[in-house]
Amino acid sequence: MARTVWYPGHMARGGRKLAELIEKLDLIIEVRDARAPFSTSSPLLAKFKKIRPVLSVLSKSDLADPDITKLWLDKLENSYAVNLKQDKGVSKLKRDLLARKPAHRELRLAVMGIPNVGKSMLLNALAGKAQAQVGGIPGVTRSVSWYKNNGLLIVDSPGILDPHSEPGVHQALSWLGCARADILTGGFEAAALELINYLNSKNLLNKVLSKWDLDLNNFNLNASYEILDLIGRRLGCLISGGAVNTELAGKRFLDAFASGKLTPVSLETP
Ligand SMILES: Nc1nc2c(ncn2[C@@H]2O[C@H](COP(=O)(O)OP(=O)(O)OP(=O)(O)O)[C@@H](O)[C@H]2O)c(=O)[nH]1
Ligand SMILES: [Mg+2]
Repeated sequence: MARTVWYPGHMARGGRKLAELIEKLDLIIEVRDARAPFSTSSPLLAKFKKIRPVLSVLSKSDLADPDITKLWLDKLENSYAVNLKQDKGVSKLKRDLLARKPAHRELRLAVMGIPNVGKSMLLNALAGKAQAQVGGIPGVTRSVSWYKNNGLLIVDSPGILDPHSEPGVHQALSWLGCARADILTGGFEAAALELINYLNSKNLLNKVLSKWDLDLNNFNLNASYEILDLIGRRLGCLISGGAVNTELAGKRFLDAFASGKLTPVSLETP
């Protein structure tokens, strides 16, 4: 059946659990991807921010344009940029959290956000040890769990998407690894073609692909299928007879883009 959203049962369950425990928390950390802080904001926060204070963490700042991340930090209240791969930006966040800790008990907080933005990795950085499971595919954390260390009692939660998103929204989130392109209509190929079109419309395609040393001079950059075919040849995604397996090429291109193996770019400005 054609699907335009990815919303497995653990997302609905996780949302209900978080709603049940929200009153027990002192504050919420919302993690968003620094490359697209608008599109990667959590659908739960509209309701929860009326109940508890929210700090916004822009994760994966190493994969975003630093000048654009600065603009986002100016725009978003109580916001922090972190690069968890190199442990940058976490100590300031930790200091600010501990300044809010009640004298007689731990500070209680929950890390929330859409899938694969780095919630569990941030929790581990704050708690000071690897406690929560981290992984490069969306949907690694499937339940709500508490972790305690360093004066913090932190809830890790599953990445939760909006089940009522317009068609195309989850596909665009798959570019950043936040949704599963493979279970959406058109699969990896369709998502990769849309990403190529989008990057081209923002004049970012040449920049993003520069590491792969592709000769794009003779290509019409609007012909996204030809570009995907070229990427597939460069990556050796061939089937018998020498044709390109465009589904595999799409997957490899999306994986490389999402995980920052290509040139870092920001997709959204404030
Ligand atoms: N380059 C880079 N990668 C990061 C950063 N933070 C997290 N990652 C990577 O992002 C991926 C997802 O991290 P997780 O912490 O599992 O993300 P999550 O939000 O808990 O994901 P779910 O549990 O699936 O919702 C992993 O491959 C991490 O290594 C960062 O600051 N920079
Ligand atoms: Mg997780």
